[in-house]
Amino acid sequence: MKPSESALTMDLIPSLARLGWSPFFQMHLDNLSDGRLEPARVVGVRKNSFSVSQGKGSRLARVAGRLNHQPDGLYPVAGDWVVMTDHVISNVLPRKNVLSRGAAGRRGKENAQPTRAQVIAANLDTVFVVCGLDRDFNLRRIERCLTLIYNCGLNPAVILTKADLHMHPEVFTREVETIAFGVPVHLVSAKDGLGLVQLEDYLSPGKTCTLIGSSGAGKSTLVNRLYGKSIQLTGSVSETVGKGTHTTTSRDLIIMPQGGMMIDNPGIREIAFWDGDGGMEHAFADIERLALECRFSDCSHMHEPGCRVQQALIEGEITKDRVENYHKMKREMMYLSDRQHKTANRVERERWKTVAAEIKAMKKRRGKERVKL
Ligand SMILES: Nc1nc2c(ncn2[C@@H]2O[C@H](COP(=O)(O)OP(=O)(O)OP(=O)(O)O)[C@@H](O)[C@H]2O)c(=O)[nH]1
Ligand SMILES: [Mg+2]
Ligand SMILES: [Zn+2]
Repeated sequence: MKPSESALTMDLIPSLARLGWSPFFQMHLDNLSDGRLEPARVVGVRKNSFSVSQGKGSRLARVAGRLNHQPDGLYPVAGDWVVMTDHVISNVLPRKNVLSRGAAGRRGKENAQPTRAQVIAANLDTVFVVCGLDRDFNLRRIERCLTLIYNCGLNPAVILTKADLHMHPEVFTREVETIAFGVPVHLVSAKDGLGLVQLEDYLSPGKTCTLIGSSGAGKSTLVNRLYGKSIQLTGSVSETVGKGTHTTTSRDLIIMPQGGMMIDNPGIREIAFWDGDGGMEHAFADIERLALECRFSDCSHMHEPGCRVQQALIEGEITKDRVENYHKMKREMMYLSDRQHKTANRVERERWKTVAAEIKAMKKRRGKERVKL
């Protein structure tokens, strides 16, 4: 390590560490830089600008034009560690993990198949699924969110908020626990402060959490309550349809007084998957375990004799809605996985076509050279 490099980084390290800087990122920075470049974390993502921080305040930054032309996913998102050259983000450091989902290419097309991955946030320790105990409460949506989080290889926790609306909100906790094995379920109320202390455990210095859920679920209200003052705008839920109207429109990484960080997100309307591989075995561990006892190893759990899943359904061990949701997601995953394989094959074919063309051109050149001799 050059002296200039160590002096610079040593000075910054304590405040960077509070933002989650670790040897993993340091190694990647060292690979890229000669010691003059500084890292910063993306703390705000707006339409045309970013804010970045090194632990003390934040500053505006723009992205080097080159990054616009990178393949999908390498454009900075909230939580990314980036390399700065003055006020320009010149590189995104490799991510430890990302929360991403499938996004449809054309807007407003309901049920359109995802055509690209949308990276929501990067370098996360916990992803909270926030569900309001009003009309927002929906076990199937929680199942879907958990599958998405596992699919991204991340750690989930469920927050059931607006507990103040019920006399016995614990019944919801028990209901969620039947579909979320080993996932912590926290019952909270931003109104009267119930259960907030438990959430502070996730917010130790250097830790990053993010909140996902529908619009109006109560994500920003929770952030404000944990922060101790209103830093995020909050909205109202329509009485008639029981839905929020996208109060939060940008993604901000908030450095919390507890020491950790929280990324508040706009409400998610559709939870589409992008990766066709993994997640179901954790989110539906009960069904996958039962499936091992089916008579046929390739049982579709629809109508085969000796199907243990169907038996569990009849005996009331699992609910019809859960099994239907399982089948629906399984179909989506298979479609994605199939498409990924096709894309991989096509890429491979294209590569060989290029190689073959290069060989042909080389032979032609050699032929011409020989004629000249
Ligand atoms: N009774 C009650 N209402 C709450 C609670 N938390 C949030 N709300 C209300 O729920 C509504 C929506 O809250 P927000 O925090 O803006 O919801 P959000 O999830 O951030 O919504 P988007 O930003 O649109 O995604 C507001 O009217 C809040 O006052 C709670 O604990 N109890
Ligand atoms: Mg919000
Ligand atoms: Zn079966």
